Amino acid sequence: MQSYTILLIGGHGTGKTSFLERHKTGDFKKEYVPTLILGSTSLKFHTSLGLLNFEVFDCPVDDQKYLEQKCDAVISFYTNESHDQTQKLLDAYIKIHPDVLVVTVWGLCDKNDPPFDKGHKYLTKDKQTYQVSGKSLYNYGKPFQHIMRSLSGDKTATFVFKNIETLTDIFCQN
Ligand SMILES: Nc1nc2c(ncn2[C@@H]2O[C@H](COP(=O)(O)OP(=O)(O)O)[C@@H](O)[C@H]2O)c(=O)[nH]1
Ligand SMILES: [Mg+2]
Repeated sequence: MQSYTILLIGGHGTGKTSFLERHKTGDFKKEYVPTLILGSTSLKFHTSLGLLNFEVFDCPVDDQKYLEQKCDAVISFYTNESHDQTQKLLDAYIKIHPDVLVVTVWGLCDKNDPPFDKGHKYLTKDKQTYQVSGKSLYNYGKPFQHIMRSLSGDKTATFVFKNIETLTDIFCQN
């Protein structure tokens, strides 16, 4: 089975763990439990390319170990409250792994307070950006779809069936 490694990078409370949990279990948790240990979760999907595994690493903010974790792609989580911290973490990672694919997400977008600023200084044209919400499921599957298409080289690749663990049809919603 084809497998790609993905690192979730972002400041405190940018929605990394919730996003991953939502994909893994289908649940959304309201309480904030800070992530303390760098760990990985396996997400498997049926796709037009066959069964695909994403090994997703969730980063604790105050631990430098993520810098040693070589991954195929990074999903970089920003919010209105926490973007400088995210950029610092991302810059440090890119310095060591300059060729990694980076997808930018603006998390907690269901709050939309203040509204999303397309011209934000950390949003660059060379990086794909999505507003996402682990709560409302908005654009929920898009970062993974972008990574699948970029890394496989097949720009039409799609998730053709349900997430085999949660049995939710999340990829067809947006
Ligand atoms: N409204 C809203 N709250 C969210 C969303 N994602 C996460 N949260 C909340 O934000 C807090 C931090 O989320 P968490 O995923 O632990 O952030 P992390 O530190 O980046 O892992 C928790 O209280 C979550 O319930 C979202 O998409 N919308
Ligand atoms: Mg976390």
